[in-house]
Amino acid sequence: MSTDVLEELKKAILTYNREGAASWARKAVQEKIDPVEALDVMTVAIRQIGDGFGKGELWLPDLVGAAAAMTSAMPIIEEEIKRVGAKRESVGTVVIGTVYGDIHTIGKTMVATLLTADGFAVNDLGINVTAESFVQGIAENKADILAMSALMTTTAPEQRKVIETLKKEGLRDNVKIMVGGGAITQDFADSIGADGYDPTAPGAVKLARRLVGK
Ligand code: B12
Repeated sequence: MSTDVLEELKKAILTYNREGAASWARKAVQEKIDPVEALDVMTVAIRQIGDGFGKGELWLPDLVGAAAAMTSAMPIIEEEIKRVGAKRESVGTVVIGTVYGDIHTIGKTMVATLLTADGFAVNDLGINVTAESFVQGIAENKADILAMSALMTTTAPEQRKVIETLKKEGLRDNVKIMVGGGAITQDFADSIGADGYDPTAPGAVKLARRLVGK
């Protein structure tokens, strides 16, 4: 039964069906299906669309349609993740955002949701975040961790820029930095001097815990 619901949720994203995606997400919650598993299934679907786009088999309206279906289902699943993980222990403070020039929000929001569910206080600066705004966000929130997402090869270098800006301001050593997003690799993370990288949202949570020594 749970596989049927998740299969339908996936199908709704692959057919750009906003109402269907939201309604199958609600069904998944009603049937107490693991919400992280639901996120995984949605991720597989949206990546399938991205691969088609990358190969020139699909077009921008396909990306937009699938993203709209996914973003209509996500708040329902996110609410459930936060409800299930509603233990407040405040493990640390995270400032998170997608870098300047990049408006991809889905993966960053997944990471923010799972971190919140795990007990981190998360300040989500959103998308298209400039280096200056990251620096300001870190200072204002006394962040333990900066988490940056970048989905495009053209915007990945922004992560380096943020780290260089923090160094210039003398703030680099006050914060642990983790990076991720589809365009990032471990080698790239090492080359810009980040403290950690992970390719998945659940992995990002484990990494964050490691970075704050919890
Ligand atoms: C949906 C989508 C869009 C939507 C975004 C909607 C939204 N609200 O986010 C829209 C239609 C707006 C869009 C626009 C564009 N897109 Co787009 N998009 C995608 C697509 C299909 C899926 C992205 C996504 O949500 N993935 C699912 C999430 C869950 O994955 P994720 O973000 O990688 O996150 C996971 C991990 O990386 C990790 N993670 C994420 N962040 C972080 C942070 C930390 C700290 C850590 C540890 C981990 C971590 O956790 C997540 C969960 O596992 C990708 C293809 C793909 N394979 O990703 C293309 C893709 C990213 N887009 C691409 C392109 C080219 C564009 C456009 C330039 C298209 C155009 N011609 O206009 C514009 C750019 C707009 C801009 N300035 O940003 C290219 C980028 C190519 C490249 N190498 O640079 C891709 C790869 C498609 C392709 N195959 O060509 N896009």
